[in-house]
Amino acid sequence: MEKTFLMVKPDGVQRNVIGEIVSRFEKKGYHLAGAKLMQIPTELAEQHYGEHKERPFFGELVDFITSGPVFAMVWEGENVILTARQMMGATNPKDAAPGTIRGDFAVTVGKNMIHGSDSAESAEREIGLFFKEEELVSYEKTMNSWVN
Ligand code: RTP
Ligand code: MG
Repeated sequence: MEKTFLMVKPDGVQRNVIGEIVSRFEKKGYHLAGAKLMQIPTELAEQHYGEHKERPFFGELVDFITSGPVFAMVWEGENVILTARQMMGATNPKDAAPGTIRGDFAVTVGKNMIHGSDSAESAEREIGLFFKEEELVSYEKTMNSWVN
């Protein structure tokens, strides 16, 4: 089954919306495969956001994502990579539709509440960066037959 890496950023943890965000993906019908609250070391942040290394905001991005705990998650389900991105909304909250996570909870691009993998390759890379194989749990839910 398709998997993605999602992470409530430090602003989301500070603003007490871990539960709200988890709830949206649960209610949608996705399946939680792993989760942990963690403080990201600088080196991991630089690897995770490596594609933005040359961008002017890279330093700020790394400083922000390491500024406090994040809630890292792996979710699985049909089309979860793309659908999670749609549920998150546009990168800049000013362009994010109401009803999306960024549209409902965020104001500024630097503090946009949630990260989500943008492709199958990113998902595989990011899950590998943040989770060991034994931290991902495989289990059945009888309800899955109603959503898949
Ligand atoms: P993310 O990787 O965090 O899920 O966000 P994204 O795919 O929607 O956007 P991406 O282009 O990957 O950018 C990563 C993060 O960098 C910050 N950013 N700041 N100041 C700026 O112009 C700017 N542009 C991007 C955002 O916090 C974005 O989430
Ligand atoms: Mg991105």
